[in-house]
Amino acid sequence: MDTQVRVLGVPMDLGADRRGVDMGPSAIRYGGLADQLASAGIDCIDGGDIAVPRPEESDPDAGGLPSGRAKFFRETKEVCEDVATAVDATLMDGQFPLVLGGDHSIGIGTIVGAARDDEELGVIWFDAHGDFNTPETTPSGNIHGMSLAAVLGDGAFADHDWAHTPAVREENVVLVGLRDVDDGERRRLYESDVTAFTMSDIDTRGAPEVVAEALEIATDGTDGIHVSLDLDWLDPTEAPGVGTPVRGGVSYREAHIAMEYVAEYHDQLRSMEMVEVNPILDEHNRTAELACELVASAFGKRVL
Ligand code: B3U
Ligand code: MN
Ligand code: MN
Repeated sequence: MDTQVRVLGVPMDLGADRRGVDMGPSAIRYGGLADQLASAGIDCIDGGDIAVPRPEESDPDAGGLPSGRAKFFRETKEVCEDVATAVDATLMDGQFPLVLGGDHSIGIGTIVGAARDDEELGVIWFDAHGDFNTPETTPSGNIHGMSLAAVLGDGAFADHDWAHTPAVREENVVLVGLRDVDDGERRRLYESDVTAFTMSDIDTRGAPEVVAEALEIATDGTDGIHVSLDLDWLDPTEAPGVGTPVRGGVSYREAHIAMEYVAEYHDQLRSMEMVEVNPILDEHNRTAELACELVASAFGKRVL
């Protein structure tokens, strides 16, 4: 890829219960992101961090939604609007936006920004979770468990133009690696045209085949794709430093081959984000370092 990468940090933890993912952008930079990108032959510049209010500054239930619960809705909306503006500006400058979280609620901002010019955008969401709750179905009120539903304009989010991205069609959205899905999410996933590959699919078909199909679905008729990688997609033995670890995730090797397949689609890749790294729960920053390695694989780093 010839394009220069612009790194955008979003130290966001308003969308999750466990505090610490706000330090994710710093840990990923410290984990060697620029060097890993350089080893893939990619030039990068750092666009700094987007300002995020501290949870202590505000009331999580100050409101703003017609129904259901979404903690820090107003603040999350403001941050995501800033993320969208920064991602859009990066693309306008001919650079590639690489967004570092932060919790997964920032995916709303990244996708809104990447889809802002109304070109069709496919999305691959690598995650243990569906992030497909709405303010009506959420068990936690945490927006990081609702971000994919939000960009599809579901539930109470439908009334909020900021989240809904008509340029993203359910038919081009793929979840990969699911193993922790709430009842409400399961129902809604069945009703939607989103494709969901569980860990059982990866067990039976293998990561390469599943990811190849995910890429075909996301690129089918679209102008580009966004890759959103929640580090809890990996097994906690490989990625212990995440907000909500779930046993039975993909291995180190499976994660790398998946990103190498993503690299094959570099002409279509428009934006990428790495989220949910929690340095407080990490072991010697190895989850952040792994995030950097996976970015390098996604950008075409090869052994030979
Ligand atoms: N599905 C649960 C838990 C969760 C979602 N995403 C993460 N955790 N990281 C929820 O709160 O919506
Ligand atoms: Mn997630
Ligand atoms: Mn997750």
